[in-house]
Amino acid sequence: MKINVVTMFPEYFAGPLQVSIVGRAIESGTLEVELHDLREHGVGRHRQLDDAPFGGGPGMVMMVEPLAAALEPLAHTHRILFTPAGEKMTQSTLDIWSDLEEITIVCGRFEGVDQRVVDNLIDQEVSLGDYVLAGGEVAAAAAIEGMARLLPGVIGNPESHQTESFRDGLLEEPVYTRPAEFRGWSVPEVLLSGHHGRIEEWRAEQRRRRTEERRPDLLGDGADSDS
Ligand code: JCQ
Repeated sequence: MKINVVTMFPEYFAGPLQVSIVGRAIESGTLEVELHDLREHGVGRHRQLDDAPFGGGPGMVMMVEPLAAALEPLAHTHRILFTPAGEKMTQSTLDIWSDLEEITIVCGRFEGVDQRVVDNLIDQEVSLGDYVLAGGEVAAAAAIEGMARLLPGVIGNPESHQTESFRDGLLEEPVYTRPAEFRGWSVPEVLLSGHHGRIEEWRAEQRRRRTEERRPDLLGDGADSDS
């Protein structure tokens, strides 16, 4: 798949696009990421990207002209804006996006984006969570990584997708590896028992308890759950 990223800070992505799963997905040609520098479409001699809000108030607003210029050639793609005011990005959001041929992620900044951009050039407003970042770049990097690992052939073991967080809509159980004892901190006896029935029973119980305690919202009618 191809992911376009529209950003004031393309240099932010140098690290995230090189490393680990995303780095390998790009290396192998499974994933293509094209960075679009918004500054190239800045207005006037100062290549301005933001301006004061009509009606007054604090902060600055991302201007319509640069975003329109950047997004018009990308009208054939699914265009996403990261903003704290969006719907929350979940595993099912990433599942859907990772099946698309080409998407575009716009990294918002300042107090927001001129609403005419949103109304006419954006298909979906999405949030990483209920907190405010300085810009959408961190959210874009998270989305890229979340999609990359779902692309065919990117993760060696195709079963490992399912065998992890959000299987059955529950949190994962705790895991351990050698040594069986370290500084007196021991591994739960049942995991060393070789008794596969009891081990799976223990794991199921741990998933249930963890979810109840940390994420009771995942246990309800599914209305608020993420997978
Ligand atoms: C994304 N959760 C938080 C900050 C305004 C489009 O307008 C704005 C975008 C940002 C950057 O994104 C976030 C964010 N998900 O802060 C302010």
